[in-house]
Amino acid sequence: MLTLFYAPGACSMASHIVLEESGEKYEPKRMDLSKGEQKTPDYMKIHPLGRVPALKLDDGSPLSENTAILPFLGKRFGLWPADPVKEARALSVIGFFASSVHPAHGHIGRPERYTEDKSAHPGIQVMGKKTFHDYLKQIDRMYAGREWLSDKYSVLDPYALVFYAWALKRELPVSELKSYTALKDRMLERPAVQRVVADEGVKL
Ligand SMILES: N[C@@H](CCC(=O)N[C@@H](CS)C(=O)NCC(=O)O)C(=O)O
Repeated sequence: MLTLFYAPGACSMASHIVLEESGEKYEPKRMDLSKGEQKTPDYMKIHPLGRVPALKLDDGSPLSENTAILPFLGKRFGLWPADPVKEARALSVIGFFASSVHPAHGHIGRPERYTEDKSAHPGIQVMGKKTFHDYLKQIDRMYAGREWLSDKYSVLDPYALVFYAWALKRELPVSELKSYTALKDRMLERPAVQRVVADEGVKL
């Protein structure tokens, strides 16, 4: 059985939704990031950077990073394109999300990661918010005229939902992004998404 280590409202919500929708029995392990539960020696053996998500596979071995976990779950549950070109495009989106969109948001919430000079934090946060907003507009364009980012619903869509929720938390005018907002509404029609959003206390 798979075990998912997740935290409310974190990027782990994507894997949480995928597992909840899969119908497969899994063990959800809720972490409290504010208490530093992700930095305990035991958890650091599962995720060496002390972050979520992490997955314990059927054999008990750990897997970290959204870029690995989401394709793994997608292939297991039929939420990943089989065609090589479509798969490459899906990896391209996951790479964009994990290496550009997520770190831009990190500049808002964790400026201390980028400089020890506290006087520089506000500038980093302002630029992070602007860059994050620009990326959200790009995601909106990616959804224009289509229901899902791949040719059908896939792990990419719950991952996109994470950033929509973060945008609301940061009070960015994301409802102006019509295609992205329509995706959020489509996601919220899914019972598994409703269960995860309620469990994690996410506002959407
Ligand atoms: N590159 C990682 C990033 C994971 C990450 O930054 N997770 C955040 C939550 S969204 C976290 O665990 N933060 C807690 C911390 O840094 O202490 C991935 O995509 O899986």
